[in-house]
Amino acid sequence: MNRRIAILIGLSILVAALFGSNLLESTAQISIVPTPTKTAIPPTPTWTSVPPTPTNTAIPPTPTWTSVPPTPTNTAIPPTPTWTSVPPTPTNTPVPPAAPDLGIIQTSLPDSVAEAGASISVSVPLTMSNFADLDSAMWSWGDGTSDTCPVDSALCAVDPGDGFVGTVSGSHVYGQPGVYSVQVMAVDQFGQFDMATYEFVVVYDPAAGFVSGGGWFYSAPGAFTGDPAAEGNAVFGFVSKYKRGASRPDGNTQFQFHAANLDLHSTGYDWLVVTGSGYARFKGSGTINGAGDYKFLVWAGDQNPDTFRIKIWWEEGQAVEHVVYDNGFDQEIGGGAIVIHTK
Ligand SMILES: [Ca+2]
Repeated sequence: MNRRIAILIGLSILVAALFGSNLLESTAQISIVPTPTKTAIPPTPTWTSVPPTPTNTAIPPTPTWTSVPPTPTNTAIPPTPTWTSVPPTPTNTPVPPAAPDLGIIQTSLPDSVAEAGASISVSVPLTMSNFADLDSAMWSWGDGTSDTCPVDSALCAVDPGDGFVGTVSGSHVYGQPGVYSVQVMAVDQFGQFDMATYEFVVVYDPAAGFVSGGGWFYSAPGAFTGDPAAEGNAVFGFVSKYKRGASRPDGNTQFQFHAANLDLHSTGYDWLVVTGSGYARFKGSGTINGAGDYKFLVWAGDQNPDTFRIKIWWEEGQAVEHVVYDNGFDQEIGGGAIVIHTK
């Protein structure tokens, strides 16, 4: 028995003695059951798990701009251009005056026809500006030769005339029969020029022979201007020959194109040119279906094969041609023959 129990027992005996045995009995029970202790009550939790206030040690450091390029220096800037290439203010260089102006070429030839070996002369009016001088003038004769002014010669001469209008004249001898285009050109001191052309000078040789032909050819659509669709065979017959002492050839030409109701009869010839031994050209006038005044030109080839071309037109004034018929080229004939008669 420990001290505490002994005290209790002593107290109980004292109480019992004062208040009876019942109290003693209850006092005896209390002393048997130990007073429970409250040691099992769980402690009030404390919030020791609160996370600590973070420190800012993870913040990245402020970058330093050590790689910033250095401030450029202006040594690479191109220099300010200077306007040294500005064109100079134009001076009043005189504008060239009007170019030379040539008129219409005139010839000494009746009907533009000359006998081979004869001298022909030509002239053309020339208008010059008051402010320009003629540098040169030149005749091109069409046979591969030319003559240039200024030359104190009948071959090429310039007459200044009165005022600004003068004349360029020239002369030439054609040695061979042919049909030639004559051209003249005038150039002033500034290189300005003008040209004029004369078509054609016809040079014939009465002794060169004559031409005859007869036959037919196929006339294609387009040859007859009055009805371009007309086509079919066309027939021809002709003779052209210089008689002794005559300046114009003699003969006759007929041409018929039935699809166009075209019937040409010659009334006269202007000229005949026989070149070499195989080619002749002659020009004449005639009527169509018995009326009118038409011109015609025939190209006749005595070759292999023979060829024939005829062009028919009428003239309005001196400058305008109205073509009636033209088969257009040296066309092989379909039948017949063309003969150049040479001595
Ligand atoms: Ca022949």
